[in-house]
Amino acid sequence: MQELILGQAKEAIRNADQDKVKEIAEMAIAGGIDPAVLLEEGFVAGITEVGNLFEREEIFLPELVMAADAMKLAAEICNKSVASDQQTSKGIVVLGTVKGDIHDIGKSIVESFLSANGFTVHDMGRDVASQAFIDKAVELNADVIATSALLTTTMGYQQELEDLLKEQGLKDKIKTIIGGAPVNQNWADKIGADGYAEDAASAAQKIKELVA
Ligand code: B1M
Repeated sequence: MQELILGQAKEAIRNADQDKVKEIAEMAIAGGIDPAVLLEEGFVAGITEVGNLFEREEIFLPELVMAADAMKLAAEICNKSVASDQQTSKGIVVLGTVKGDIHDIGKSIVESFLSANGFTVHDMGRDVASQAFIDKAVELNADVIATSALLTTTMGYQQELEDLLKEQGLKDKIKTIIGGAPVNQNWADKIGADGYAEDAASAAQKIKELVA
């Protein structure tokens, strides 16, 4: 049954069908499917497939945009249902998508997992300048700056952030974690980021380790 619903979730994103997304998400969550599983194995699998079709020029930007809107709705519904553990703040995280990059669906999922895991998250949105992350982190006395980059042309801003933190003598005071589709542990090691996470659940785990 779960497999069937996950398949339907995937298809609803491929078809950019927002009504279906809402219907499936609400029905699945009410029926006891873990919203994190529904998101990753259903809806995210769908948008990943859409991205592949776009890359192969089998669909074009308008279809990508429509599928992205359906994906945003799916993420909003699932995020609201991610189980929460919020007695006391486990740390302050400044989060956002780097400069020049407007992809924010994954970042918003990370936000919801971090909040659900007890972190106080300041979400700066998307297309955020490196210095703006630092200014906000200093203002809030944040423990971690967490950045998402989805484009090979914008992941360089994660390096810029590291360079600025070093120049400003803040590298030891504020930890950094990076994520996003083109990013990996090698990139994190190369630029000197304190952590890398492949998905939202491991971002929460990694940040727990960083602030421990
Ligand atoms: Co764009 N796009 N897009 N896009 N888009 C990609 C990234 C692309 C790979 C598609 C492709 O060609 N296959 C390609 C990039 C190629 C490259 O860089 N080499 C691409 C392109 C080219 C573009 C444009 C340039 C297209 C154009 O205009 N010609 C343009 C760029 C705009 C810009 O940013 N300046 C563009 C625009 C868009 C839309 C606006 C239409 C839309 C974004 C809507 C939005 O976000 N509000 C969009 C989408 C939807 C995609 C794909 C299809 C899906 C991205 C997504 O939301 N995935 C994407 C293809 C792909 O990634 N397979 C693609 C679902 C999301 C849950 O996953 O964001 O990876 P993701 O997040 C995951 C993990 O990565 C991780 O956890 C999340 C949850 O598990 N994670 C972190 C993310 N951030 C993290 C941070 C962490 C830790 C983990 O710690 C801090």
